[in-house]
Amino acid sequence: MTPRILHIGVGNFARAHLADYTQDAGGWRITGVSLRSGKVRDGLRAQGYSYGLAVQGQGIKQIDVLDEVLVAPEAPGAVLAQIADPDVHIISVTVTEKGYHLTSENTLDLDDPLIAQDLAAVGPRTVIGFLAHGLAARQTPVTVLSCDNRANNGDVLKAAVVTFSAEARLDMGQVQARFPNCMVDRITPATTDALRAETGDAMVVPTEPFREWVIEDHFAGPRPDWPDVVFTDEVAPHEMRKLRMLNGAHSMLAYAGTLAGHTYVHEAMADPALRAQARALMDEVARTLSPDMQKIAPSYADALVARFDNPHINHSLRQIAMDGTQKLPYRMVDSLRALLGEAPALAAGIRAWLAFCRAEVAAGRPPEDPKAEAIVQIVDAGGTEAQLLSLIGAEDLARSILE
Ligand code: CS2
Repeated sequence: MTPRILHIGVGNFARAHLADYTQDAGGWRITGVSLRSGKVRDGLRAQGYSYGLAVQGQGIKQIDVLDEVLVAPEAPGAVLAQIADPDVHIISVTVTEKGYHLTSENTLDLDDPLIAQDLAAVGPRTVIGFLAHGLAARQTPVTVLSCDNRANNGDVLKAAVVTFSAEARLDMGQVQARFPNCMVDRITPATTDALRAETGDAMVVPTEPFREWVIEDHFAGPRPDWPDVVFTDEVAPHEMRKLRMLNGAHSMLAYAGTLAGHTYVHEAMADPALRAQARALMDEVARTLSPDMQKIAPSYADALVARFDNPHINHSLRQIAMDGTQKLPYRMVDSLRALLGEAPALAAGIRAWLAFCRAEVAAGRPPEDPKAEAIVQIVDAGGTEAQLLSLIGAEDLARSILE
C-alpha cells in the first residue's frame, strides 16, 4: 500500500507547503480533511484534486498529491476511520491558531463552547475531539504533526489531546503517538479572482518562492523523504526566530499598517516609518533568541525585509490582522516578557493592536477574532487598555506597553 498522510485543514497554506514538499518527496499520497465546510472539497473534486501552485516568478507548478478531501461534518465516521487507518503514518494539522481551542496559557480551553460540545456529544467537531477519539481506536504507531504557527506546536497539541481524552474518559492505553514540534514558513496569501481568471484554475494557490520547514526528528514511523527539510532535536530556537521575527513583524505591520490606510504588506513596507518599525522590532526580538540564531538574525532580518517588500505577493494586512488574541501571545507578548518589558518597537506593535481593536469597534466592524465579543464589550463599556491586554495574557505588562 502507498503510505499516506491524513491532513486536517486543506487551506491555501497547507496546499502551498506540506503538499508541495510531499509531492517533491514522491512515494506518498495525501488524504485531506476539512473540519467545517465542503467548499474546498467541492472545488478540488471538480478538478480531480489537482491544482496549480502559482509560485511567484516561477510559473505554475501542478500539485497532484491529494487523493480526496473528506468533509468532517458530512462524514465524521470516515474521518475517525482514517485517523485509525494503519496506512496513514502521519496525521498533519493546519487549522490556524484558533483551531486548537487553547487558553492564553496554551492549555485546552474546557470552557470553549466547541470543546464543551465535543466532550458532551458523540460526534466530534474539533480537531482535538477527532484526534482523541480517532487515536483511541488506533492500533499502530502514528505521528501527529502540527504545522500551525504556535510556539511548541506539537507539545501543546499533544497536551490538548491528552486533556481531552482524560475528560472524555477515553482509554488511550494502547496509543503509540508522537507529536514532533515543527516550524513552517511560506508566505501564502488568499487567492484572488484575478489569479483564478488568469490561470483558469478555480483552486490555484499563490505563494512566494521561499519555503522553510524545520521538524523535530521524533517520528513514530516512516516519513516522506521531504527535500530541504531540516530535521533536528531542537526546533524551539528556529521556531522562536520565525514566530517572533517574521510573524511578530507581520502582526505589527497588519495593525499599524491598516490604521495608516495601507492594504498590503508591501505597501506598509514602503511607508518609511512602518518599515523602520518593522526592522526595529526584528532587531529587538532577535535579542531573545538562542546564541546560534542571534548570529544569523541580521541576515535573516534582511531576507525578511526583502520578502515583505515583494510587490508581486499581494498579502493583505487584514488577513494577517485576523485572530489577534490568538496570535499576539506567541508573536509579541512572549518576547516582550523575555525582554523584561524593555522593547519599544514591540510595545508599539501591541499598542497598534489596541488602537486597531478600538478603531474597528468604533467603525461598527467587530474584529475578526474568536474573542471579538469580549473586545466589543470592553470597548463599548469604556474599558481600559489593561482589560484589552488581559485578552492576550499581557495585563502584567501594561506599564511597559502603555508608557
Ligand atoms: C501571517 C502568516 O496570516 C498571518 O498571520 O503572519 O500566515 C505568515 O504569512 C506565515 O506564517 C509565513 O510563513
